[in-house]
Amino acid sequence: MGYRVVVAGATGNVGREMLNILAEREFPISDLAALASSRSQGEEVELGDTGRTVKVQNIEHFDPTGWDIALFAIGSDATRIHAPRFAAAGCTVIDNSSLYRMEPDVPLIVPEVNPDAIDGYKARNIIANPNCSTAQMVVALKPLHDFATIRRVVVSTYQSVSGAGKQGMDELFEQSRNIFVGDPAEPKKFTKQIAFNVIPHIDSFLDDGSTKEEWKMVVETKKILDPKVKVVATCVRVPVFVGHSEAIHIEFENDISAADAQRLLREAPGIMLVDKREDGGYVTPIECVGEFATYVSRVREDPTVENGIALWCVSDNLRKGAALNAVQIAELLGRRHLKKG
Ligand code: 11C
Repeated sequence: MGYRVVVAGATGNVGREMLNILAEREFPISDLAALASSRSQGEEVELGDTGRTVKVQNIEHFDPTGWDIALFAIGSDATRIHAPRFAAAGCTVIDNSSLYRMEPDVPLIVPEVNPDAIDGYKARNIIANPNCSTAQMVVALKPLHDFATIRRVVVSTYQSVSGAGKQGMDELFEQSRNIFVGDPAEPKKFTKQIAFNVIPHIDSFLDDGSTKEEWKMVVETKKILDPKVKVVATCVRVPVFVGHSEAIHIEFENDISAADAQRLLREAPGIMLVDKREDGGYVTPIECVGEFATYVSRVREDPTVENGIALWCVSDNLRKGAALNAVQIAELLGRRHLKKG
């Protein structure tokens, strides 16, 4: 007994990880459909390394009637066309784009943080998956907020190029090679050279001088964790292929020591605390690739504010930041609302 599951965007970075993670977590699947645009129609994709392959179908011609859950990783424009069609046909959409995240009647879920909010999904039959930089941060903030009540968060991100899709990864690879052999390294996807550089600009600029990526971290954290939490973010692209890192500075209403924070994080779901305070006793993005956990290191008190904690947080942006969180939402949906067998 299992679910009839659709993966839309099955040939992209996130869609492929969705297929891997469905297999790794042994999500009960009776039927699997892999969808993409007409360009990828007919390609074969595999469900992890199970040997179970399916041919990619064109999403334009796919009838979702009778399918239970669709994991969408197709970007906002295609989602706008197809998500309402799937939802109306009775297939619950778990959407990785930013399109529905801030709609009041669409739950925005990180299962370790706000699982109960999923009960509101029936209004639209759509559930939103947060931005990758928000997802890992709120998993780390949740146990600390429950203990000492967060007042304000100042976060600087170090985001890998895979957040910008395969084109972003190709650009880092090609520029690095070109620089090595003395060829020009022209930016294409990114606004400046990304190889051997960092770029303080992700997504479009807003009127107040912040970027949309930074705005997402503010509003999504409020929706998922607590509307009273204030957040200011600086989001930066770095020449790393996979794995987003964040330096997070947190001010609390109540007393909290570094030892309290370490103990809470050690016990928190979804978190792996690696904090040895010695050479190499912390996690870097390379080590988080392919992992489920959100890693926290460098936990310490911030002596410049009352009740302040600073920490370092790293996670695989294609997993907890996208595909893993979507599959966890599907698991939660199955446990609470779409029981089989
Ligand atoms: C990046 N965080 O690293 C972005 C990618 O709203 O889902 C994901 C954008 C989003 O570029």
